[in-house]
Amino acid sequence: MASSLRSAATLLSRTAAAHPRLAARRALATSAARLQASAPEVVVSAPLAHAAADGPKFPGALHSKYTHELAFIKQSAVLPTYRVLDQDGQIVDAAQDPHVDEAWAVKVYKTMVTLNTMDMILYEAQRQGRISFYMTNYGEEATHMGSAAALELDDIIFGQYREAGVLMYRGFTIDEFMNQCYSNVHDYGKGRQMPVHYGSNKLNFQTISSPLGTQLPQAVGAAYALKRAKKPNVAMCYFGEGAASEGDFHAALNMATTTNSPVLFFCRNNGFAISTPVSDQYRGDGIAARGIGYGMHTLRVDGNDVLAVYRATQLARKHAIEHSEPVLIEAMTYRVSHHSTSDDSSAYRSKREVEDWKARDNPVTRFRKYMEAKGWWDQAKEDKHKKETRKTVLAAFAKAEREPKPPVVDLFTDVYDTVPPHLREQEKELHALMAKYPDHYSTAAYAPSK
Ligand SMILES: Cc1ncc(C[n+]2csc(CCOP(=O)(O)OP(=O)(O)O)c2C)c(N)n1
Ligand SMILES: [Mg+2]
Repeated sequence: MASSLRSAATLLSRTAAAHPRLAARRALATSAARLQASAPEVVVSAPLAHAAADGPKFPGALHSKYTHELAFIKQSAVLPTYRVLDQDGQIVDAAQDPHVDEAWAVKVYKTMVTLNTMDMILYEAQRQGRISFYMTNYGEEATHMGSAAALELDDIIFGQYREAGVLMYRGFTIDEFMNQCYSNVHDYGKGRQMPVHYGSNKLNFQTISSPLGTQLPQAVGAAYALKRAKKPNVAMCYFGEGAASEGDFHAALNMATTTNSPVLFFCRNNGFAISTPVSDQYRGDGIAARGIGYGMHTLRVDGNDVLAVYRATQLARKHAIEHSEPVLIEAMTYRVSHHSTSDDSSAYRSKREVEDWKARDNPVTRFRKYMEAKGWWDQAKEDKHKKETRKTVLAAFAKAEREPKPPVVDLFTDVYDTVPPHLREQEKELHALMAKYPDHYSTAAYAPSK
């Protein structure tokens, strides 16, 4: 009996030695026993070494200290909003001046104006029934340009849908925007998506998908892959404050911190999720407080100040890469536009409120004032750029409208490597239906199937 027990013990210790997890568990038990014997001046295991000296040392909250006060804590200090420019386009604190040069500023400003022009024309195109849907970006131009300017082309972008300016800044052409919105034969998505669901392999911009929040865990996965490949890049993940109510948001933030993934979570807090104002969306201190809750480096920035957004994103990117950690940026702004062409915001907010915002704090005007003070911009340049941009957008618009739609057969391809029998069957049925009712299913506007 004794010898069989001995041999079992030998076997166990051999197994433990061979099995690192068992060995680690044994080591932990030994150090716990040591801790009990000689507390409080014990040599503690690695994570405990960082624990609060006078704290209870529970592994679930290592830094907590004892208190004899029984009290709830609802909120710590409200996070401040970082800004560089005031409403008149003046640098508030010279130490915060990013010292951008004229070429940088002109590119940023011109892209803002081009975005406004494209929005105006495509919004009208939808009203005239020429495209099926559209979403404008008015009021959020600085969040797009400031963040895009701080990124590199090898950074992977995951957008929500209201970030057309980011794509434009990276070099997506007006033709490419138009082809997508017109779902024509040149659209990279082959006409299978609603307008504004852009994507670009070349520009490292993942294709937009409608279900809110899905891009957040995907971005963490991409960032984790970047880290494993030892690439000095980040995954940049844009989302609205409304999307932060999705479960995917929470899963993504926790996954990002625990895997130390270099992802930037960039929240555009524009005050609304369609008709739901932020006052009905949450009770905490915006979205930023949630980053802190997940133990993440977090900052809040004035999203209408392009220089502040630029500096904040630069800092976040640097931190994420150097420390291999996620960062959350909450950019505060205001959605001047209706949510989309399917929305009339006057049903849930006053027109006056919108007009007040436009007059009081327009990100484009604010940056223009800064540029004018530098002598980099004036009315003549403004008129010339607006005229040229309008011409370019209208020409691209007319061209895209004339192009054929993608071939009907494209409806059935690209999901599977080889089209499976049930889809072949559906394709046959569709062709039969189209042949039977040619007046209802005209393919005149479609490119022929190859
Ligand atoms: C999972 C899911 N639920 C609901 C919707 C419908 N929906 C589309 S946009 C939107 C509001 C999102 O608001 P926010 O994230 O703040 O972005 P914003 O439109 O303000 O830029 C909603 C509810 C959706 N697309 N997906
Ligand atoms: Mg919103």
